[in-house]
Amino acid sequence: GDGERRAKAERMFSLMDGFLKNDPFSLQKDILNHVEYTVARSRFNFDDFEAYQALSHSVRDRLIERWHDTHSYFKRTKPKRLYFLSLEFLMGRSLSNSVINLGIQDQYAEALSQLGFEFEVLAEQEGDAALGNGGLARLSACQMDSLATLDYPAWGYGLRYEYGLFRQVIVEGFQHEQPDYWLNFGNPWEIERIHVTYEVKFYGTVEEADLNGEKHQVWVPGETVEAVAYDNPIPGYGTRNTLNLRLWAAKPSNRFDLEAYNTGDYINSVVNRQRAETISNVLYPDDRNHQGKELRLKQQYFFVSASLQDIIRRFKEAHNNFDELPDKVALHLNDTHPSLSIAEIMRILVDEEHLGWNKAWDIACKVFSFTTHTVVAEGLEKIPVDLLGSLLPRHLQILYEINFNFMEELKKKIGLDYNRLSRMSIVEEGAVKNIRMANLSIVGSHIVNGVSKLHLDTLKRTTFKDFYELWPEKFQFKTNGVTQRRWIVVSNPSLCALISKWLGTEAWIRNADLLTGLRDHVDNPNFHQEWKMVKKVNKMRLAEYIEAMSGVKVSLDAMFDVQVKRIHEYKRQLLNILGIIHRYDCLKNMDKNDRRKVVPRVCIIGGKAAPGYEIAKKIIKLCHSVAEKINNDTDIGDLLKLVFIPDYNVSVAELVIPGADLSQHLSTAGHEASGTGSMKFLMNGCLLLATADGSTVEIIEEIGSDNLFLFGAKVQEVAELREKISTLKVPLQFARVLRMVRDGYFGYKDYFKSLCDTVEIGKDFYLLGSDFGSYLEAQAAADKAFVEPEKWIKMSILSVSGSGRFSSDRTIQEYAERTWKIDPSRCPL
Ligand code: NBX
Repeated sequence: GDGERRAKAERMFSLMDGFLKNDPFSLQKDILNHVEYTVARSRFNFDDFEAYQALSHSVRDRLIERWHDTHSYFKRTKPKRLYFLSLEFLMGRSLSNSVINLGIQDQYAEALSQLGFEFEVLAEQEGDAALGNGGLARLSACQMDSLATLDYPAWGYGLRYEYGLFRQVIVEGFQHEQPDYWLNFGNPWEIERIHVTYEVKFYGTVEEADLNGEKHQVWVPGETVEAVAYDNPIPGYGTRNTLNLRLWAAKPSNRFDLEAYNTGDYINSVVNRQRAETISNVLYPDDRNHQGKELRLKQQYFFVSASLQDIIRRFKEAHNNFDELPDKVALHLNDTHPSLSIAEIMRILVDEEHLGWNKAWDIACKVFSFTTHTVVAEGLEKIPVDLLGSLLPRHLQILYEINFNFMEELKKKIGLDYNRLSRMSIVEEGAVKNIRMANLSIVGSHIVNGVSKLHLDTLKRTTFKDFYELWPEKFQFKTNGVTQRRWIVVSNPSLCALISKWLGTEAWIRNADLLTGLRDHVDNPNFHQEWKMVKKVNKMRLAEYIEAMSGVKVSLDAMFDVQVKRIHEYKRQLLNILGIIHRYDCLKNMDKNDRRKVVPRVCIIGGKAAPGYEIAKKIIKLCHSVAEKINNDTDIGDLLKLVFIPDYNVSVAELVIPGADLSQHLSTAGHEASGTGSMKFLMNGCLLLATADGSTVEIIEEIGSDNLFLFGAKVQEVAELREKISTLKVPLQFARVLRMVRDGYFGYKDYFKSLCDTVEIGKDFYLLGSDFGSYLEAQAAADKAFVEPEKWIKMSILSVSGSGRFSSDRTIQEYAERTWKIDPSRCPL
């Protein structure tokens, strides 16, 4: 009975000595225990890495405790849950973030220092979890942190790639890719659930069967692999709630054994089994042109199938009627990558649970919501029908049926407008037939989200115009945000302390709107002095890193000017480099007296190019060639330096962003859906030099246009400029710097030719030439502001004060209230 269970529980609890204790002495005991029994080293002799391992295991224990409590609380109270489906999560390191969110960083620091270790040094031992490409993937990570902190009953689902995003190695200025075999040194943050497994099926045929006199489609699959769950606890800040990020790994299914036995070809069948594991082996680097690769489609379905089986099993444990599904479950599609979920849930409900099609469809549409991170139609994901039909024959049937019904409904509404019908169809006709994953996601979701106001406006006018006119009420925007826990508290401890001191509270760590309180001190000279010191400390840290990575010594008096993000033509790193060449050229032509008035600059560029993206790789090489010339010019000295930071990733970002004075966000207006890097720089008191694109428009609303350096054509103007692209006037300076590259001033003349061609008059799609004049003016304005330190610091303070709206806490709260309809559910202490 109940009493018996309670007595047993109490005995267990006392046997375990209650909850884990967090005083420094208990932490030391736990760390040493892990040194001896988990790491299996002597507690009298262990190095920094082993100390890091033991330390993380002691943190892991504390996470697991809270994880258990949170999940039994959710199980008991049965709130509506959100399942966040994403093929990418860029978590970075976990140690500092976890310890801070658990609220025991001081205790750990003390415990370690008594053992002769320094927390920060051990934290450096951890490698990044880089299971994603860029903005989209880091956004998922920030949003998980906010979901946990705001007590929402949510789960994340993803893939446990064995190889994360490639490591970028620079050899003679060229990018080379190396595999990121990140699990090599173990991963203390995951919990392997050997018993949480599901079978995932592929290939085969569809047959018709008779069930109680009714015809049914039955999928007879040809291949089975197993999905194993790996759970990654996500602690919230200032709450006991600890969510789960469940990542799936592929392993061979035991079903194959029988086949091996039957065919007698034992060795080959073992080799074949092993192939199953390749499904979750490697993350696809984003090149934004979808090539219809079978392995990629397999990954997507593997992920979708395992996640939905898990979700439906959990739902059925607590509920017995699928009508309740939309009240208990919200499924969120992070871009179109998991959008096969829509076909899969129909297959489960219709083929396996035997619901009628219409009822199943009604449930599906209520359950799904969708966020797109793309602007232009060419960036949207398509899957060749042939490929899909062979890998997932039943799903192709279902997709055709969904599309047929949609087309019928559409005809009733808009008549026989065949052009529009064919544009909106889920199936793209043509030489190669494709499934349009975005159309599927829009049709199957009740809400479609853009990632900034401007992004949604653009989608409504262009890419999704037809759908917007059909279902205006479906379309919303949720401006992206980033978590101040990682992007201030973890990465910029000095700024964190300063903010808390002047606000008189740490409450801003859970409520970023409070940062506006800093405005009260914006003219206080003492505050300015401390603010300046914080930036100095962070610049020193960054300067040391630069010297270690590239051998270049940089002056702390120079303006640290940073552009770090994936390399893309639309992000216009080339504009930055051409601007730097222009600056160099001006310096060379200046007399000694004038040079004294020049603001010294350290230009820092970092980012990875997709392995197959030739133009992006040439931009990286150009950056190195220009850097070589400038940095070795003794005539220039500290007035101008250019450094490329290799292998830009989350932990490099944590070092670079706090040390930046100026950061550049140069996308041609209308091309960056949102941009999230800018928000991290803003939170760290770094001024922005940017186009009016994506979320920058909203940043301006918060901090005012005189607190950043804005330049370039506006969205409305971009279309017009492109109309007259062959006659566009470009400034003389632009032609001049481009000529320098063409003429081989930086070497590699032939290699850079095709790069120069992309911005030649008439072909300059991203409008570097026509924005160049305005870009140089904005740069000049930045220089002018930098020599008035009081003004600069004030702008910096106002940037941080206005950054509250760009906390992912705000984004997540909007999603929860307007899209997912979920409520906070706080696990009691
Ligand atoms: O998503 C990015 C957008 O470009 C940013 O403007 C936006 O701020 C960010 C978060 O909403 N998109 C992005 O990062 N996409 C990918 O990384 C990507 C990955 C795989 C793929 C296509 C795109 N197949």
